[in-house]
Amino acid sequence: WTEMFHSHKDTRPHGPSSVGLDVEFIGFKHLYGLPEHAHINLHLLSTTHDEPYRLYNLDVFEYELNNNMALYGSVPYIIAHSAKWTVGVYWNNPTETWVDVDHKKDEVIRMVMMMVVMIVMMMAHSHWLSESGIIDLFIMLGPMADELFRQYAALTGTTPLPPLFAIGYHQSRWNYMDEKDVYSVILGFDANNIPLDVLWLDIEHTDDKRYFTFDSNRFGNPKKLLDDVALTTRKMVAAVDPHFKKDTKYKQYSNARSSDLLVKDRDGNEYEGWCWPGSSAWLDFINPEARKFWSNQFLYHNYEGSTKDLYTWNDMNEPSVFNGPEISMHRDALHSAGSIEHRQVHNIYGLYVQRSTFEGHLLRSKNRTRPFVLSRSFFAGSQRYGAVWTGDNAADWSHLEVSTSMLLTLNLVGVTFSGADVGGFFRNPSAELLTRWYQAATYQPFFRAHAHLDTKRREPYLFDRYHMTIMREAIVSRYRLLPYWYLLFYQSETSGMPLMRPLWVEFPESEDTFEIYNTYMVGSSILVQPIVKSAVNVVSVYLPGCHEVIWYGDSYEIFKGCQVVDVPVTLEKIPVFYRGGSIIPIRERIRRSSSSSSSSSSSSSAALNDPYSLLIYLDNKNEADGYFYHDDFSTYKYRDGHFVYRNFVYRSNNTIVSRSLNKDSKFKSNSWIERIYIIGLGQ
Ligand code: NBV
Repeated sequence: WTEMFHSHKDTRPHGPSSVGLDVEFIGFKHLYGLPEHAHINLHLLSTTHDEPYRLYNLDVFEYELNNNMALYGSVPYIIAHSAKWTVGVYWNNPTETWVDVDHKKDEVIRMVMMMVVMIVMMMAHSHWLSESGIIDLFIMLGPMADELFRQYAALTGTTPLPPLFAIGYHQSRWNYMDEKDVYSVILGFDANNIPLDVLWLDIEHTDDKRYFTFDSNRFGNPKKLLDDVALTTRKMVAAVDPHFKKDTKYKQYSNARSSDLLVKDRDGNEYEGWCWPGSSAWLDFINPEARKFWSNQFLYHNYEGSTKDLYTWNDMNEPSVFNGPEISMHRDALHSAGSIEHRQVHNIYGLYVQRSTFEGHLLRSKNRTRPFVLSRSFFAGSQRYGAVWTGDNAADWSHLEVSTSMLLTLNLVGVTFSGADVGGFFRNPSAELLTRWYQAATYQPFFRAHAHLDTKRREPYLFDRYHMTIMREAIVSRYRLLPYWYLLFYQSETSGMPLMRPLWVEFPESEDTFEIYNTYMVGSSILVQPIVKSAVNVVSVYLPGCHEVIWYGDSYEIFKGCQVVDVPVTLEKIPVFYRGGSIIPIRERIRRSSSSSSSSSSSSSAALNDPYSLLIYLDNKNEADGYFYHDDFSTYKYRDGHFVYRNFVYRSNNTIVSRSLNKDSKFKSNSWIERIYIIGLGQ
């Protein structure tokens, strides 16, 4: 049964196999889901004249847009939505999967039906095919979108509330080259009053790509560096990839090897491939013992130089193998003492890397503090272990545009904590493109600028005053809205609701929203339309809500829902609208980070005790409703009642009622609500 793929051999010792199934969505025209693909459209297009959507986690160099090719992660889940129902089908299979989607068939069936019983019936068709495994299908019946999110969350889990710093602004590049570089970037942010929570170290910080180590020339005193950065109220994140340099003096490799925890090749020898460190071996994350081993590496005595302020980034975990088939692992490589072939688990390998890193961080803090782990590869359920990003995009307007639909799709399938490299990874963005990217990413859940080794430096303070000021304003507006984002994350942990929502999630009956991909909601209150083209002076924005919904612009001007409005645009801002009837918690003291507490720079008191403000946007009946959440920002005590969760209601007789949704709150805080803005009185 041996098969050749270019020069690579797949011995297929168990012979060819596949499982498949057709699923018809009767009465539906619009399907969504099946990440990861870089499509500008949000709804799935018919594949009749195209390749099926491919789900096979791969490290793809310079990926193409509007192509059904496989990318870094996969979630075999389709959501179907109509004005009456939202349903979902989850195909629980981590092997290579192809999905055909067909809308054409509708026509035929509709015609037949019309002839026979005169019923017009729409139908979307999906055809699932996987290389191996069993048919294990879950059907979520909704019928409303929020119920569907809850059902899928019950099956695959939700993102636990991240520590607050993780939803602030992250500055990364490949690479901040040495300690001096790190200090100077932090200084650059502080000197220009640009808020920043996290500074990232890519793979060059290691001793020749031996992860869990630091290069002694460039990073000779990592503890001091981390402590100094922590004094500025910032955290750091370092890359830890899942391959080991084959060097018997490298303890992570030699210990994994002597404990027999490495992936094997088809002959039962250690699997060997080429990656950043040169000749490498891969930890067998499918084996629970190997996962435990990996988690243990995050303990301080194993990860020398690391401190509680260092968090982790798992890259290359598809897994990426430079000299393997399609730059990945051979399908007949062996896991779990030879009992499992790689083909059987390929798409879930990356999830296990992120999971054991997450568990390693829990181990390190004795389950006290919330971990933060970013992963490139993902599968259904990855949301339980942290954030993902959309990999190596490019500094191109089309890549800025595609980030909206890619992230909306991830949010629909539960992978809510997601983002795209701000500015684009490859190539150099113009000041205008970078500015527009900051403005868009302010309204995306994971907000990190990142860039390739060969690109020009592009920290916001390096730009002329005009552009820098606008980029800073974009970051500042993220910090103003952090209480709202934090609330959404909290609510999402229990409800499974996406943070970034296609308009149809909020306006399910409004058919004119079903194909909109460039405008979306953050939670249920804020509507955003990023500007994704150069030199734009005016854009058309569709404001949904045909049943008396009203919207407020940035300068409090009021618009009726259910219409397209032409919005004049300058570089300063992107169109953002607030839904009448919302109450939005914000923070007006903008400090240098989300947890700033020292008195230097722009900060003057502990952020934990900083006051909040409420923005009340009245609806056309003079009413509004909203929530507020507050806790210690970093530990798990909120799971034990240490939090404040309140509902605020503004009534038409101009009274505000606030009630606790957590009656036995044990949380003590000196924070308070300092200001309430009522917008739309007497409209
Ligand atoms: O570690 C280097 C890069 C990283 O910066 C990027 O974000 C990852 O997606 N990594 C890929 C490997 C090299 C890419 C050319």
